Amino acid sequence: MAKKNQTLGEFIIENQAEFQYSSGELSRLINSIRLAAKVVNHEVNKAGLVDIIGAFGETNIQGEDQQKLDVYANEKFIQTLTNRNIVCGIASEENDDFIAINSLDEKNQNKYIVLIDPLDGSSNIDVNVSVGTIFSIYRRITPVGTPVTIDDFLQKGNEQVAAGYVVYGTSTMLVYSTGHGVNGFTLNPAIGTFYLSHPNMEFSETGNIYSINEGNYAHFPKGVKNYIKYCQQEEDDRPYTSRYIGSLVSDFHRNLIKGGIYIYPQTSKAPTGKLRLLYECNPMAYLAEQANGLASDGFQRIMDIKPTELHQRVPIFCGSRKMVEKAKEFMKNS
Ligand code: AHM
Ligand code: MG
Repeated sequence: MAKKNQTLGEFIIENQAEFQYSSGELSRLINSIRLAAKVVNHEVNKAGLVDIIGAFGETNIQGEDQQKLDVYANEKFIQTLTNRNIVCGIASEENDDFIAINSLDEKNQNKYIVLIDPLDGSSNIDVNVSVGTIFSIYRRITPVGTPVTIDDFLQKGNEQVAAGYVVYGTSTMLVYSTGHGVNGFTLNPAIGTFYLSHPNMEFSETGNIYSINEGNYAHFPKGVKNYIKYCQQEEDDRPYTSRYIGSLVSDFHRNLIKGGIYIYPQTSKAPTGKLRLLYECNPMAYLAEQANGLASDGFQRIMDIKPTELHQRVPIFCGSRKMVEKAKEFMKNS
């Protein structure tokens, strides 16, 4: 039972029995994410003060400039999860390949793997716009005690056991689900404690916000163009409001609270979209469904897609149930 003002630590302990496998391992894992989030939050908040912003001079596998804070956040999450001997494998947007963790014991008995986008929307940092961390957790499918393989990471989203994000915004929040609804915790920076501030978060059935980078309009498929026209028509509860931060976590978070749809479709320039299936779309899809919303690639459920590559991209239509269904209708009929 979610109680307002409970600390995240208390909440994790109290709800441990709800986990499908309640050995305490998943609780320890969420606890480590909480710790890493606080460390990264501290650094992100200082970004405007110290000379830490700017390209690091390296390019990641996606061909994008890495910012210093991307590198920092990546290191902190990996270090925290590795040092605490909690997972058997990690994959990150910032690393070409997955990392197999050897435990301090001879054989790694840990069962969980984590996929993360350590600092999503990092191109927004130098203009003081919110960024986030996204995480997705699975149980390994290869035998415990052996090194993890790519198959452990290429599981369908519907196999996730937990997922969540941290939004480093006007306040810092950790929002996550272990399959029993979605709860949001706000950090009190004075004492470094997350408090349950948003119990049982849910998308409203429909909303009035659509979030899409309309600058790409010319490159959108017909179905998306038609859906945008529909959003802008004066009829019933329309026109809807257009809101696009360009930071997935923040756009999703706003729509979750206010009701809306987020779309990053395929374009003629990026035929499979921009966002990555494993550590951006799947965790958001898991949260959306846990929050009574939907997530689709325009035709099928995101979490039913069988991944073939670690850094695979997919189109995403995600948010309030009726809005996603309507957008799918336009995709189908175009
Ligand atoms: P990143 O992982 O390189 O930061 O890119 C992901 C971000 C999302 O947060 C955001 O929704 C999207 O890219 C914005 O892309 P665009 O600038 O093309 O609209
Ligand atoms: Mg990202």
